[in-house]
Amino acid sequence: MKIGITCYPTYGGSGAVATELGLGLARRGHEVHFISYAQPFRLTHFIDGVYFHEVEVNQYPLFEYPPYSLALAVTMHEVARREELDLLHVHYAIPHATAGWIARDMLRDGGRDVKLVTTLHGTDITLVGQDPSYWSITRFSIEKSDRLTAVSGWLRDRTHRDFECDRCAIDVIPNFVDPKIYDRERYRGLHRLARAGEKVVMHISNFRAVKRIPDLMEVFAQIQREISARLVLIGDGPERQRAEELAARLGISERVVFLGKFDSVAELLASADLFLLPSEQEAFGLVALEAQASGVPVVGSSGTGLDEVVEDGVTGYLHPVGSVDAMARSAISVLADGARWAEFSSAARKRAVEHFAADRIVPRYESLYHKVLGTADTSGISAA
Ligand code: GMT
Repeated sequence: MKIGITCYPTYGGSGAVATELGLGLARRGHEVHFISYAQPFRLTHFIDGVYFHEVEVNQYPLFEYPPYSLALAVTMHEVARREELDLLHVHYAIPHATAGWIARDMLRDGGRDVKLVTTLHGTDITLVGQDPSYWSITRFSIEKSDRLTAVSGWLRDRTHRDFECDRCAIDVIPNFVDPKIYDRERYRGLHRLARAGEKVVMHISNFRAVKRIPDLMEVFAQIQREISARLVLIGDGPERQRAEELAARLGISERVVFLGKFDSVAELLASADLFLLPSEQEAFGLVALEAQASGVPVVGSSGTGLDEVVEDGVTGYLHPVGSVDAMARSAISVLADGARWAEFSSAARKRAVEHFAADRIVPRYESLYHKVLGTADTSGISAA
């Protein structure tokens, strides 16, 4: 198959998943064309069968807001026509599903039937998509897709509810991880992020309000009163400065380390003892899965997509959004008991490998492509 993939190329789970999917598909013999405004951050070197097409946006002085979505649609159309793509797979609905719909209809107008698959990732539905300036076009574009997938059942249900979209058939295909890359043993002893005897509590995100950074700091403040620990923060974003101010106000600045952004976090996760993700909402929580694959128990918010990733009481603990005291108590109970931590750590790894390994999930997309194209399924699994 020849597949065009469009995603956000910068740091973020949707871009990471889209890129790993493209690489996985290429390894399975497909030709993959990434189409975006920059090279996806996980596409670091040349790989056979993988191509990147940059969207050029004209900066004409009349444009206070250069129309990226149109330029993207034009590039998708052009690449699909020239490279004879079978299918366009866009990740994150806004504006990719809309650009994909335009490109597909332009192609159809020219006599080529290319299919459009849209994967919903999270705030494209729950936050940005709910903004009145985007709601109707998002609903229209997802309805126009030939096939929709969501990264969790939680997100599928939110899409049905928030877009009053009963006609939308959505396949749930969870995010995935490569257990060979996210492997504690592989990086053992490589980094020491804390002093001897200190536990490493880690958080990785884009530091937006939805991550509830104040809750994170409060949970850690309670942990470090009971246990010698260090909070390692990875990533950057609008709430980072607030995090620093909160650390100072809570008197824990000396126990908090900001490492900034990294392309790959596998070797850092391997040094963590606990991962905290107290988000307001989380469609899936890819980073929680990466933590679990690395043998790191997770404490986070229930009533979100994390319910499908973390097995409560087995691979970590989940509590309702904002339950700072309960999250802290759970974190302390795992960190303080070596035998319990070891059980959680191996259960976390086992869950990631058994349910979310790339080898299991990538063929589900492949099977879905065959379904939408009406071609013989060579994925080796029953259709998603
Ligand atoms: O929706 C976002 O906030 C951005 C997006 C991203 O690009 O990182 O995150 C979403 O997609 C990830 C990959 O599928 C999920 O793991 C995240 O849970 C999801 N974020 C939210 O729902 C807040």
